[in-house]
Amino acid sequence: MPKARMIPYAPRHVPDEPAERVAARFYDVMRLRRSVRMFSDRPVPRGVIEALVRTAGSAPSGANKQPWRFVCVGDPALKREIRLGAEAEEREFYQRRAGERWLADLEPLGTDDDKSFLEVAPWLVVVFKLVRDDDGSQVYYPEESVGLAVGMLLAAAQHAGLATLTHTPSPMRFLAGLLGRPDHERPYLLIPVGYPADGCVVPEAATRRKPLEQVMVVHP
Ligand code: IYR
Repeated sequence: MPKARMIPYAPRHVPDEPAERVAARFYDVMRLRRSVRMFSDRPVPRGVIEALVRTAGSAPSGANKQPWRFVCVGDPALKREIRLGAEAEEREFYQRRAGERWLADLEPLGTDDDKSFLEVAPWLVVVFKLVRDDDGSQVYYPEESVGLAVGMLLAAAQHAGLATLTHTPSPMRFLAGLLGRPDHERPYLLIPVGYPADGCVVPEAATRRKPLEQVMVVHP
């Protein structure tokens, strides 16, 4: 007999419309998500960011270890330091580290080493992956777990009408130093969160998606 204490699965989310319609409506929200690099400085209340992080933290994780930390930075001076650190890494990336092929792949996105949006967006959510739990115990599938949590954070932001960018200045070690994070936390992603700027534009190439037949295989 399993020793785990079991409880009823209640309350449950039961939509009041057929799943076809509800799923299609969610897709209609999510397909309008864009990776945004032009943010408005319009404030976003801290409570909204807390709700996004709670949503992310509701993700499944290996042995429910929740191997993540979401460091939310609204302080202008700290945002500036993060921008300067990211731009230093990115200059190195664009001038030296990225090979020709990588630069060619990025060309349609129009990215460069200017990361001024990191100062404009009201919040930077710096996501860390825990390679051990805070009590030193083992974690399982941390890469997958944090990826799942971040996906849910992006969906929650989109649902709330907020824009995000999954930014990976690489290497990201400077973030752990700037934010004073302990050794068992590894930088995973830097996510600016805010409203898109008036007149925000996005690269057309990034809006294209593979057709369903190419990404889905069905065994009827
Ligand atoms: N980190 C760099 C380069 C970059 C890399 C990938 I892969 C992208 O999808 C986009 C950008 C930057 O942020 O500019």
